[in-house]
Amino acid sequence: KSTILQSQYFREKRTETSKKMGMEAGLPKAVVPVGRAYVQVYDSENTTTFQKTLKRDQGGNSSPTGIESVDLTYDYVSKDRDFLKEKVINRNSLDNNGMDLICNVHFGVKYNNAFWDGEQITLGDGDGIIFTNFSKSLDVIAHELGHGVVQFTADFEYHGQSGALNEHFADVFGTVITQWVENQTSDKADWLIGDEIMGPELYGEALRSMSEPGTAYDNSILGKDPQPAHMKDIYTGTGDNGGVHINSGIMNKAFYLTAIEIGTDQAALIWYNALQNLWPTAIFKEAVGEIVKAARILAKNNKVDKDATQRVRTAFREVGLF
Ligand code: ASN
Ligand code: ZN
Repeated sequence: KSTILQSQYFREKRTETSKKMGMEAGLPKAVVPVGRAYVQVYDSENTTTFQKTLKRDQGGNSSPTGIESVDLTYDYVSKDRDFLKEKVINRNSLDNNGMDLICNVHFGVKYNNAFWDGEQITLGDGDGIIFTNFSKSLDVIAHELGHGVVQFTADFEYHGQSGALNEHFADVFGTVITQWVENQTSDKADWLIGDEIMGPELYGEALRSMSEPGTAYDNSILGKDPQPAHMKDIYTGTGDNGGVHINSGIMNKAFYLTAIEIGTDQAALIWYNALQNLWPTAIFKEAVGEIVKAARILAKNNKVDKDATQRVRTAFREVGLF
């Protein structure tokens, strides 16, 4: 049932990109000059061509186009870039080196997905039955851009527990940026990913719930939300690359539990510091170790509350990870 989240284009483009960047051969990534962190939105015009027609370009024609998908995506990606740069984590675009933020909208025909492929984000229109236009969802866009940040930091391998960490951190960026843009505190936020794109046939409130993993939907099209919220229920099958979109629920719940105690900004700062110290094959326990360590250092330097370390430990204990 998770086939909806798996995309042929995503897999092909990702392989192509990693080959191009020499990632598969284990070559060092090229050093690029500091960029402008400009947003560029291309229209695939319902083909599967990437960077087909440039519709809105911060370095050139930057005015609104009147095309809803283009303008929404431009606004959301700009806000994402501003958050990374100005709030909490002070990061200069996805690579911390000012790379431009390239987006493709109206990808394919009734394409039911959105993805980061190693160098850009791509959004479908949805089929209007299961999903509506992916450009309408800030948390989905921030999730996809979050995969970009992950790639330039821990670069988690996209399978098993490391893959679930990749998905987890992407969801953290999704919710944190949405909460900032919508001016919500952790107790007021909905903690949902993809609530804006659920089609009329899809009974359920979102793709994922970070506060109550496993409860986002239950219907005849997608089945029941498969996310566990505790290690005792961890998925060990081979579907979904070994449960990358499934087991992320466990880590998501721990982030939520931390954020409702110390606030989303402090939780985000801790997680982001840990992300920079993590590595491609890391598993949950190792991520927990780095997150607890980051909390301790930040608390010592008065960047987060004194009791933050304890709060983090308690959160991980509640999901069976500490
Ligand atoms: N929308 C999905 C994601 O960002 C695409 C995929 O299958 N990886 O996780
Ligand atoms: Zn993802």
